[in-house]
Amino acid sequence: MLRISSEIAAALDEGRPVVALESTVISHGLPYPQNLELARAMEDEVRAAGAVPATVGVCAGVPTVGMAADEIERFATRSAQVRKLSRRDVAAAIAQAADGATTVAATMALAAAAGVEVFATGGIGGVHRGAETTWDISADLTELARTPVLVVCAGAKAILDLPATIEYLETLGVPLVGLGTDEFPAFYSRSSGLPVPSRADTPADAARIWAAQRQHVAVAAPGGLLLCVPPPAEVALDRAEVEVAIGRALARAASAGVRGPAVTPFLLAAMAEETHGESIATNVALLRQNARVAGQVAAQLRR
Ligand code: PSU
Ligand code: MN
Repeated sequence: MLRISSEIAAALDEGRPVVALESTVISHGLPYPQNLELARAMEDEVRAAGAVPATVGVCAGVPTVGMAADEIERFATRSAQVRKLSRRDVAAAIAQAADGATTVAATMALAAAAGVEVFATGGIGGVHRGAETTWDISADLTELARTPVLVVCAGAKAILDLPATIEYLETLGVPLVGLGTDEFPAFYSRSSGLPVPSRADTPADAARIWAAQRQHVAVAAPGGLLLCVPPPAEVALDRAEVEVAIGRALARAASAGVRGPAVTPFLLAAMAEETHGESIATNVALLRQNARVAGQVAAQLRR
């Protein structure tokens, strides 16, 4: 049983474009009140691009595609009572009637179940630095390998091991496409120095690659696609400065002994402190941009 809002159900029925949005970034990725403003702004960006937004989460045990305004507000203001749900955690949250914010992995799974194939996030999870000893590799990567959703992002979060994340995506057979770039963006910064295998110059180009993937490649076994958009130039941070802040944030996580699902929220909050809030402004701006691009891609797919 999946709850799909009537607006989204009608759009899907009529073949109009729909874009999924995640809720972990609301409850565990950004502080209040920026998280609530951002959640609303992303929905507005999707609409301005001509698509219908579908914020995904588990609300009091109900897996939901198209959260209501009061649910989004609850996830933003009472984040301590909202679980962070990766794919493995969704079933328990449903059975226990809990509130749960869905990560990229869990959002993809619920979006695909509803028939939504375009999704906007900030930076996906990936291979963590030091994964050779911790084995901390986000389930976002394996979900991209098996669930037919196009994910618009600014690359993987810069706190991760980006070269290893790209290698892992290749192993999983996930198409990696740069929008107007030949480089994998570094989340807070526009450039990582790491090439992407494919480039699209417009949302229409990206939609054509996705259509080809769905029709000819992801046939017997479905899978997703990662469309990477560099953060807006006006708010992008200098890569060398970001690296210094990441070094400090990682050291704080190590001395605090942070493990598992708590790692990413801890590092994002530490980055906000280390950059005196600049990382938040960048994160919000790239999330909004990605929502707009996802709306444009979804609209192109309907042509
Ligand atoms: N993008 C952002 N901020 C976030 C996330 C993405 O700009 O907080 C979230 C997504 O929900 C992503 C999760 O799936 O971080 C990764 O968590 P983990 O590394 O534990 O898989
Ligand atoms: Mn992890």
